[in-house]
Amino acid sequence: MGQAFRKLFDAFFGNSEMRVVMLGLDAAGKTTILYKLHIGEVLSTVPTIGFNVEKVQYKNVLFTVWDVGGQEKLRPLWRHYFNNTDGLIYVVDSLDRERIGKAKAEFQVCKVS
Ligand SMILES: Nc1nc2c(ncn2[C@@H]2O[C@H](COP(=O)(O)OP(=O)(O)OP(=O)(O)O)[C@@H](O)[C@H]2O)c(=O)[nH]1
Ligand SMILES: [Mg+2]
Repeated sequence: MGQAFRKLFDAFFGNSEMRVVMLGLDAAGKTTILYKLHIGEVLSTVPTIGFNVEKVQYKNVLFTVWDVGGQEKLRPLWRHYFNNTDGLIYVVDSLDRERIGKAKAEFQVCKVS
């Protein structure tokens, strides 16, 4: 009886997995956020060429977080990460006032393409 209840409980509340893609302009802070979430520390980073991917457990959800390079030449590749994705985190550096408009424009481009 206990085991049957456990199975039922898991079916409703058990571990689930989600794939999340993190995008944003270069130097927005994506890789910093990824490793803060993953190991709880702020590491020194280098610009991402390609992507970093890490698993992050939060409560009963295992997130697979894809952190994709944000340099101009890499942005056309963003849309290739959308397949089978459950969520998108778009990182904006709020102090980078000059590029706020650019951040918005790149988000809109990747959304429609
Ligand atoms: N002051 C401050 N610096 C930050 C913060 N987040 C990131 N940085 C710094 O900003 C720089 C770029 O951060 P990254 O996390 O590498 O940026 P990114 O978005 O991954 O950049 P790309 O890989 O080129 O797309 C690094 O020197 C970080 O230390 C923050 O919240 N505050
Ligand atoms: Mg990066």
